[in-house]
Amino acid sequence: MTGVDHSGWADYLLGAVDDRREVAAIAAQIDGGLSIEDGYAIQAALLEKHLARGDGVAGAKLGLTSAAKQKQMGVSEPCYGWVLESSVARASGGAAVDVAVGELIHPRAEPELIFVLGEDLAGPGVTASDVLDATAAVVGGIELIDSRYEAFSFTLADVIADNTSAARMVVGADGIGPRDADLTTLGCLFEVDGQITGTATGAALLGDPAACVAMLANHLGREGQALREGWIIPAGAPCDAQRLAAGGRASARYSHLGAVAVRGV
Ligand code: OOG
Ligand code: MG
Repeated sequence: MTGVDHSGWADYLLGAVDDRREVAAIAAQIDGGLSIEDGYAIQAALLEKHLARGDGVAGAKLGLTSAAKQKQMGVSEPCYGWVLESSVARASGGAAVDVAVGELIHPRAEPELIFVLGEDLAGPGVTASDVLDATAAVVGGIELIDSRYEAFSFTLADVIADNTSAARMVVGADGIGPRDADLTTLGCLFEVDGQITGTATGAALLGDPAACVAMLANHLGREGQALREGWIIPAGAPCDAQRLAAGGRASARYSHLGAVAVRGV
């Protein structure tokens, strides 16, 4: 690893969150750019700072696991990040969950298939079938991503440093057992402000959402870390993220999982 100041860049990103302002991407400011390893080291330093402020870990997430998202963001590989306790909102019934968009910089909404773990899951060697065995429920959700970078533009290492743009995670109320439906054919219809902006099935997530979660468990396993019982694991958006403004509404309707909606306030 190079002489990149991981803690300093984590402070830089935390400052952007606190001040609700976009900042220049990091890689372009470093001679030779930013490596993926340095990106994860900045992400780890950022997590430590959130925990030191009293936040907790509610789960871990995947990003850029669909062709739609990779194309939208111009990045061709998946990434992994953390779901903070303070970011999670739980939907009750079918009511839309209010999200205070003024607390964010330039939020975008995207649908998420979320695995709720009933057991720890530690890589290496975790398979999609192991993921289903360790899963208590699969629920639908909507993530509000909010890149801290100018114009929502970044390299893979930048978005990793920025905890994969994580900002808010709305978790649906109606779960199913992991083998109650074929997750690869489970459908999602995403609507923003009354317009259908995307449709997809679970297979949009690298062929199988459970395989995505296995990749995440194996990634953490390489760092000596594990996914924990009770954590929520969003597998990544199967279709494009859309700007959510105050007064705007996004809804994700899933087969088997019901609907989840958010309202920008
Ligand atoms: C990166 C975050 C990606 C997903 O589901 O693909 C992500 C971004 O698009 O800003 O959470
Ligand atoms: Mg996401």
